Amino acid sequence: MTDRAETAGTAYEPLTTETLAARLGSVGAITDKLGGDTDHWDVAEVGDGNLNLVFIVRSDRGAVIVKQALPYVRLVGDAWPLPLKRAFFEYHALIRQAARDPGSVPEVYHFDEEQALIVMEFLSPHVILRHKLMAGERIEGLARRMGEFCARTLFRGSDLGMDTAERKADAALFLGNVELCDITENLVFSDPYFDAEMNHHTPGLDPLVASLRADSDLKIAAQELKAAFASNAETMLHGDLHTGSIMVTERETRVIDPEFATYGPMGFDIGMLMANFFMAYYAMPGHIAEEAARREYQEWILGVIGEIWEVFAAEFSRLWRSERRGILYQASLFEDQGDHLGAEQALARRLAHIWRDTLGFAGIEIIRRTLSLAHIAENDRIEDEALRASCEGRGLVLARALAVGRGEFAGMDSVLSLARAIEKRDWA
Ligand code: SR1
Ligand code: MG
Repeated sequence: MTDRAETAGTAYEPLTTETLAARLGSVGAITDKLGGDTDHWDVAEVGDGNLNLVFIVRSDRGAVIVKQALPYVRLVGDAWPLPLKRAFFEYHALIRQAARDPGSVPEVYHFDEEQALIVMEFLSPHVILRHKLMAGERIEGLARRMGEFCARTLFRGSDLGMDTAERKADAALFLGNVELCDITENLVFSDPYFDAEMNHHTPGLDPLVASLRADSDLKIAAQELKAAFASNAETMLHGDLHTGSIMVTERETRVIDPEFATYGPMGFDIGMLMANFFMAYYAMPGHIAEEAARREYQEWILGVIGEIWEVFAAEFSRLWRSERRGILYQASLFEDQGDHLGAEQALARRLAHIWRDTLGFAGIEIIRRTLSLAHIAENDRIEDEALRASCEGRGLVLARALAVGRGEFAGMDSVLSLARAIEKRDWA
């Protein structure tokens, strides 16, 4: 990997399929992968996310991904300017995630801060997880890898794993990701609860939306969770860990797109991830028509949710016992005094805290993906509006219960039982 800036020194300019080869043809980190015969590079723009340009560049020697930030939100257009420096945060997050959970993210080959571009490994034949979920396909090892990824990145980026100087430097760096935090603070935690300009929802949900907006307990829960997101700089988060930020094959799972990385509470990433599986679970009537097959696949999704938490807790516990060398819960206070029970009690309390936050953030994420600006393909692709409303309505009912009741769920079994019970009724 290199962050040599061979392309730097020229003012920022968005790449196009026509200009990319000429502009990047002298970058050693790219020609190492593709060769220098730029006349034979094949360039395609494939970005389908909300923010950036994404190119696949192929030659007969190989392929790379070139991701470049645009100075505005792609989903909305240049009426919503957005700083280019999000590429800087994505680059710094990617190299930390690669160190903390090797093999979990694409390898970075080149970073150019001025051009806001990252050249990275082309994952192939990986596809975005959402598409696999909509096709009803199972991914071997998905839950295990995501549970490990969350535990390793969240533990190792925190005061549990880092010394004070390194931890404070990283917190200061990532807390500079102001504009993307601002997006999350508004879109996720506030916009769904009033008539915000960019909100939209399926018309059949009107009565449910009105009741959620009048629900003081829910609005208070959303603001308490927003306070945790904004103020509890506990660890380096991916910051946008949904099923569109995961690429998979039948057997391999990789995490992409950490441009929303910031320091925040551990439960945020896990909660957002679980929420996206719950939404996929409820969206299945729009994707798998045959009932027995649908039920089986829905149970597989619930199994994934359960296993993510189980693996997360086990891996977090392993790291607690073997790598707790940061500034918190020092061994000198516990194990070194023979107080192993105290260390285990402290671990149980940390996990209980993360569990409660996780459920709360899961609820909040479901609500925002249904009522705010950026929805999910699993629901958007259901053309029958009444069916879409009933899928989304079930998600909203679960979401409210998780957010408001986040302190009352004893374990995953009770969460999954509630999800199943809600699935049996039409709430729209
Ligand atoms: C304006 S950006 C909307 C959403 O897209 C990203 O993927 C994040 O989830 C953000 O909230
Ligand atoms: Mg993204």
